Amino acid sequence: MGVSIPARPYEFVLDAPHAAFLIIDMQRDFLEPGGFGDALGNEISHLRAAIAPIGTVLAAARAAGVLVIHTREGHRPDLSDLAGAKHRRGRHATRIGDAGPMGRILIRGEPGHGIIPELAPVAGEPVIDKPGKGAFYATDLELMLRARGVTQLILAGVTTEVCVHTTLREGNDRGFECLVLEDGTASYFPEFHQTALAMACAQDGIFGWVAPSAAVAAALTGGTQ
Ligand code: C5J
Repeated sequence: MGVSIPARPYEFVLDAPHAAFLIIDMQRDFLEPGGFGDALGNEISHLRAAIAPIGTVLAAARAAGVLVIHTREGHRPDLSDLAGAKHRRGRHATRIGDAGPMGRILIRGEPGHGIIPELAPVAGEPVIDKPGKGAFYATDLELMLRARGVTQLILAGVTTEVCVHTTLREGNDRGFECLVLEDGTASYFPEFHQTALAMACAQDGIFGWVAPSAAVAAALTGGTQ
């Protein structure tokens, strides 16, 4: 039994008691004016477009009692969990751990590492701190999901082609049915966003499903769109 959601490549049957809403890295440094992403010259309005759709599904998930989990990409202040290859990559003068506009870049506890206030976690919602792009790598996410009997993941957040896609692939390989919110994910590069969504559901759902937030919110609140 479940609620059918119009999706690509075909309908997704939501089993709400066994679903979790996973919100990836909606952090101030990626999304806010004056944050690290902005300071690097990225167009943050592309990412900010995902805030309202995520908020709609978040409200519906909370009302339906669906498990909500937030993630943050970042590292320990002493950088002991930062792989050298990740630290060295890129040629920007500013790297992970350096001083940025909102504190040290991608360091836990710094203002820029926090989740934007519009989507702030509430009591009881786990927040997963992840050192990698994927939310399963070097975290207790899988243990948490299995312990609660979760079999379906609704994925949202930023960026579509990096942390969302890595988590989608990790989740798919672990046997979770994954649905990606098409308007609740975003990239600094709109063409990457579109391609990442197309890749997610290509070949009859090679990694999973893609659906609009309104359809998912409607299903969570008991109907279909
Ligand atoms: C995420 C990144 N969250 N693009 N990080 O996608 O480096």
